[in-house]
Amino acid sequence: MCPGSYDPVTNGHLDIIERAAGLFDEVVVAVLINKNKKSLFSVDERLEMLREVTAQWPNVRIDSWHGLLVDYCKAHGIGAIVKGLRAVSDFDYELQMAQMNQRLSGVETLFMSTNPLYSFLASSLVKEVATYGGDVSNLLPPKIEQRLLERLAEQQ
Ligand code: COD
Repeated sequence: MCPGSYDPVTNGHLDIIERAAGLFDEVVVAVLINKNKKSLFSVDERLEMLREVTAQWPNVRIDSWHGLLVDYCKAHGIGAIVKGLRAVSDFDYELQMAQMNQRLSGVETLFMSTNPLYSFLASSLVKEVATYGGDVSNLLPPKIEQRLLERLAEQQ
């Protein structure tokens, strides 16, 4: 399970998904709700974008869930959550969630170190840079960049 907000999916996410797909027989990429974040794209839009950019990996399945991550994992017999770790700043929050998820359900979390090319990359930062006209072309797949620029233009 590679869970996230994916609002929208970035090259940093895709790097983790591709590496997870090389390690596991099947990987579920699930769009979940992070209560601390305000979203730019609807869940359906995020699913559509994820399907488009992961189509080349046959063992990757895309889904969404509105409840607890561990309830989805239990219902689908998933034993491992894979998370990307960028920096120490990610660690505190990710460790807390991993321990809570383990306590709630026994599902383990495995941390994968970020590709140094993407260690600074976060959807929130990409959205901020794009809002002010900065170049985000190397940070997202071209189709996702196009959707992002269109959405930001609609909002102005
Ligand atoms: N390099 C490597 N990894 C990256 C990068 C990068 N550049 N960018 C993002 N990632 C990783 C993140 O570390 C994360 O593991 C994953 O990709 C998704 O990132 P985001 O930002 O899209 O998603 P988050 O962090 O908002 O996702 C949080 C969840 C939605 C997974 C969490 O809130 C959740 O589980 N919600 C469901 C409700 C629940 O169960 N709550 C209780 C939790 S204990």
